Amino acid sequence: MFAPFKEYLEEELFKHFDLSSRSIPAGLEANVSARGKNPATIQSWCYQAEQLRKIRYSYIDAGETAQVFNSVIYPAYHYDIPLLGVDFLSFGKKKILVVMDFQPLFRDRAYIDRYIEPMREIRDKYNELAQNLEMKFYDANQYFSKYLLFAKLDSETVVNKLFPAFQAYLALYWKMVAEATPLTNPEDIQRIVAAQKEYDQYSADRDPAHGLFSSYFGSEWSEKFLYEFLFEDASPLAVSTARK
Ligand code: BLA
Repeated sequence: MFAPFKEYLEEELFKHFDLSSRSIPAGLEANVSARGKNPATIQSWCYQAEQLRKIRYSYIDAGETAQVFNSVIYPAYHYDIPLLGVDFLSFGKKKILVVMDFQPLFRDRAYIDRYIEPMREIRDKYNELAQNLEMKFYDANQYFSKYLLFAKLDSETVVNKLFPAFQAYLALYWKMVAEATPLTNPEDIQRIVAAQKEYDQYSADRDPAHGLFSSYFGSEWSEKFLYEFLFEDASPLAVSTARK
């Protein structure tokens, strides 16, 4: 379902950046579910470039039951630009949920004008991909922008609308990275380090995928995957209080 998106992202990354591999903790690069009647596989990739300190994406393939493409791009600490977040999920072809955003680290006016307003034109072009759905797990006002794509779709719209929207958002993101002014003041850079770490903590604590991962790969592996790979700068100590 989302394989063309993964392939496109990969091609674009190699075209725009001088990538090197970033290590994934042993045992977390891939897994195969031993449970249930529908075998599920998960595979992850991780890279870095001078401008992007962590580029990760994962693909879950459980056949008809579930297909998930998830990715986060973290800019280098000397750029204050948003993170690129992608979460495309398809459950049994009927339920397709897609989310894509430039995830803002700050919410002041100047920041929004500089990094979020440029998305508006694309977002307006793909209105049916922005359905103002309510968020149950996350807070729409934290790390999400007002121009996020967030929609429940059918598979036809994935091909006809989501793919061109995905291409347009990526092109804009690469442009933003290319035009970003590097921060030089250590205090400004420390502020980005802290904000990206908070993003990981927030995301790990709220991640709605924990149940899905646990059902396929067990809770021990899932916890490791969440805190040692997906959101590695989050502290798992927060987990017992945050989750139930
Ligand atoms: C929702 N994301 C979800 C759900 C799952 C995942 C299972 C709930 C779907 C439902 O409503 O039934 C799955 N999340 C994953 C997977 C991974 C993951 C498989 O992190 C990792 C491999 N989520 C992100 C990113 C964004 C994001 C980067 O990981 C930003 C674009 C958004 N996911 C997002 C949002 C929802 C969601 C906004 C809806 C949650 C809500 O209602 O609050």
